[in-house]
Amino acid sequence: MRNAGCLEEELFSFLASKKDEDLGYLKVLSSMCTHPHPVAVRAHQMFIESNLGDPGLFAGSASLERLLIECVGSLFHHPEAGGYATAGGTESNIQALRIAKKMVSARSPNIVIPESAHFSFEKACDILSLEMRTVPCDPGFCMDVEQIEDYIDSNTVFLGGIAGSTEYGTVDPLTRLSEIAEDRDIFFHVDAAFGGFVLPFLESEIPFDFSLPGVSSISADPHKMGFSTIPVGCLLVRDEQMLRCLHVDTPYLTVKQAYTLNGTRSGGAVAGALAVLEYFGKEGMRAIMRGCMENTQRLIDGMATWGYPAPVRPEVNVATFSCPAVPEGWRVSRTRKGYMRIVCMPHVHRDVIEAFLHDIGEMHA
Ligand code: 0PR
Repeated sequence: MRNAGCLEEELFSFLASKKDEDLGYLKVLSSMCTHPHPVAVRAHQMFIESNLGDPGLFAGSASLERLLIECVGSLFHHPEAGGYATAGGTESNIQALRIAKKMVSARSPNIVIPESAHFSFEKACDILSLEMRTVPCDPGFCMDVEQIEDYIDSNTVFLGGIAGSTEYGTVDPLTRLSEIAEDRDIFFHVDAAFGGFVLPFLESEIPFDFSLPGVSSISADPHKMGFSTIPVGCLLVRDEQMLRCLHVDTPYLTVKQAYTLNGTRSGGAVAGALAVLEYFGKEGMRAIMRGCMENTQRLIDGMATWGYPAPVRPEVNVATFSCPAVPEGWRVSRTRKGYMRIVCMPHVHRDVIEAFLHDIGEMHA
């Protein structure tokens, strides 16, 4: 740290030079985040100093958090769902696992998730000393339920399914998993970190939420397809009581107990997340998702024309291709199996898709 401070202008010119080094989503086809909507930015700025870690000091922000959970709960067919705003999918998954672990006493607890699950589960299992059992996927990159009985036993405390997988945009056979969870009385979590703000707005109705009776909890991230500022995720639980098993005493706060994992939490990001949902309404969100899905389809068709087929038809706006090379200047990512992976986020407009397809075509020239 410098001894004497510096001029504000000097400082901001330094920051601007660093900002220029960021890619800023231009030609970025690999991210699950996007430009926050101006409405989210405005709402975030309004609540910039708000700390939900001490909610009694920020009663208005705390009520916005409750409204956010109520809004997402009703979107997920359960307006009475409990929940809170996390820092994103990783925290939501960790917390769901903590609840599941505390709800049953197992000598050596294990969890059963698809091999396609996000790496946050690996972190969570390490922290919580849980044995992670991954069920192989079928050729459609979804959990192969036929094999699940080989993985579940009396020490299984958690079953996880994905609604919008990180790598392939697929949805696990959640109706079947919900039945299995009910039959075996196992906590069932749906990781809809990405798909949670896509699937409810699509024409094809894919059940993924509390409409499935076996679903215990769901994670869904406004900072992915909800246009909010970073960081904000939502963890929803079927019964608010489930969160209480995470309570710790917080004697010197304005609330005497807390179940969140993080202490200090951004009220700004929560205000932003709710503001976007209110601003667009279901109709606005449907229109946006329709556009993202049309762009995804256009990309899949265009890539097929150039001889790069998609290994699977995604349910959400994540497309993958057998395509080893990448045209210069574009950021794509690779799945663990080596497929090119492109997330058709809202910043990936139709002209971006056309420009990418053009550059793919040029590689043949
Ligand atoms: N669950 C699923 C299904 C996810 O896709 C992700 C993140 C998580 C949980 C964890 O969420 P948080 O990152 O909010 O904790 N999926 C992307 C990934 O890690 C996130 C991402 C976002 C990656 C932007 C890159 C990027 O530029 O692959």
